[in-house]
Amino acid sequence: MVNMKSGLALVVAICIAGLVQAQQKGNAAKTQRPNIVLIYADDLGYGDISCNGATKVHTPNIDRLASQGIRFTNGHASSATCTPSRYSILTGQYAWRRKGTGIAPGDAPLIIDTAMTTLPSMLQSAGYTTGAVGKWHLGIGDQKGPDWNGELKPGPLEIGFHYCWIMPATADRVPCVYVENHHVANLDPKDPIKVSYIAPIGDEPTGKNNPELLVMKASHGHNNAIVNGIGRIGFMQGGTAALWKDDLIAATLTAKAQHFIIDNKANPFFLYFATHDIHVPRVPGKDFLGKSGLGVRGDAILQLDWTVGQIMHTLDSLHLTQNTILVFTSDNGPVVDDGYEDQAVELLNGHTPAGPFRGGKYSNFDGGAHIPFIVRWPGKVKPGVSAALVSQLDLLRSFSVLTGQSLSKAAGPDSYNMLAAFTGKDKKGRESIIVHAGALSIIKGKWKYIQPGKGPRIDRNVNIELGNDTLPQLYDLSKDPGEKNNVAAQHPAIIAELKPALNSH
Ligand code: NG6
Ligand code: CA
Repeated sequence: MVNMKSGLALVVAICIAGLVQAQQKGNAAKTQRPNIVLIYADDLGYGDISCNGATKVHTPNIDRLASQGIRFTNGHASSATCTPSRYSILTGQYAWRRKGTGIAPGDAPLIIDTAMTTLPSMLQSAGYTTGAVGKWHLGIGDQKGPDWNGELKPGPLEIGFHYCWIMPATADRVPCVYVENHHVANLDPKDPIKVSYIAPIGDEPTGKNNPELLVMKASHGHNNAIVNGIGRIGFMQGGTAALWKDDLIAATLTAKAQHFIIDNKANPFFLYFATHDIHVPRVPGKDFLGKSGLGVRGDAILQLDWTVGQIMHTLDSLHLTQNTILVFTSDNGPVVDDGYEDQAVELLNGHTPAGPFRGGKYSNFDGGAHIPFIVRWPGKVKPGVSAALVSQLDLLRSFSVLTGQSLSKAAGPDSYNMLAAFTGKDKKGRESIIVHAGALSIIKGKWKYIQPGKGPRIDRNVNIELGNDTLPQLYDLSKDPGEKNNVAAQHPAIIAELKPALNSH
């Protein structure tokens, strides 16, 4: 009896094991681990690339990427400035849900809670090697702020990256040094770095007091520390050996990104490559200077295009192209004069950085966050153009589904699985999306509703229409992508639907 019983148990156990194994195989077949490279450009407008219609500047590499992948015509950053968009792409959460996610000063503490699930931490759990190269601008260090001469943590490594080579904030904010993992790279301990966002340090010259020392004048702001002849935001002294060279930033970052790919070619990797281009100050390398005919802003676009070409070439040469998802997008819309007299305005030559959209960086209008968005996966995705409504927020959940990672309830609350849209099967995408600038807006189908608000209509410094109005605004984007005709008064029923939809978030 005992033997029969245990025999039966054995048979049952074998059957269950078989079933579990079959199910695991099934799951394994569904989940995949392609490499993921996310190239995150800075301040690049929808209309700044020729595949989106630019005619005055040509971006052959980005165009080739688009022709091999899906070019989204309705892709959005979550915000019209950098820090909140970056917060969102990494956490899958709207930044406006959390305090302290506005444009971060260069000495801000880390603004992402290390307990959160992030795009890189999720991919780490899926077995990926993860790296961040380029602009960070999400703060470093605890509440005391960063210790530039000591250990810089928490930072990228504490939110899911195995490796980082970053610029702490922006190129117009001090300190003008790279950080590799937990330390300022090339720092000479005998020449420590001092940083203040309050007052000049010692007798350091400033853009305000010593304009004769500047090689590039500021048009507004940017008159604190002078580094490499350029006025910056914030004061700094020391760290001379560690200072970056502005004309070599693109080349340096591109080489670091390529090395990360080469070093990790044998295992699944995720590379978050946030370029400095085309943010100010624009100091293109000698191969690009004067080449666009549109001044340094156009030259920086050519340099960015070169960067994209270099990454594509590296993937090709390692035979990784087929099995790598390459996403190309921008953190917010375009700005021409963002604080330096670099002739970008004078030499614009009829180029329209925001394409068909109104406003630009900082704006509630679509120029603010309706950005270039390309996804290429040659092994799996048929090339094309898609009008599906997609957000950068969606990468977290989509890639978690792709790689078979279940997310906790709290993780990525605003991130939706858009794998079907990203792979071109679903042409519709999201139901709606909320965009954040001075006010909040909701885009649902063809409608865009902008909440009334008190802010100025135009930012005179950057010469951008901000889209603020004390009255509600409603636009029919299908007929009026340039948001010229406010039809709120004609469609009270649509407002009555969109206003609570926005407020419910
Ligand atoms: C603004 C800066 C601008 C840019 C921006 C952040 C001034 C006058 N303007 O405060 O130059 O740095 O912040 O841009 O200082 S972002 O793309 O990182 O959001
Ligand atoms: Ca930006």
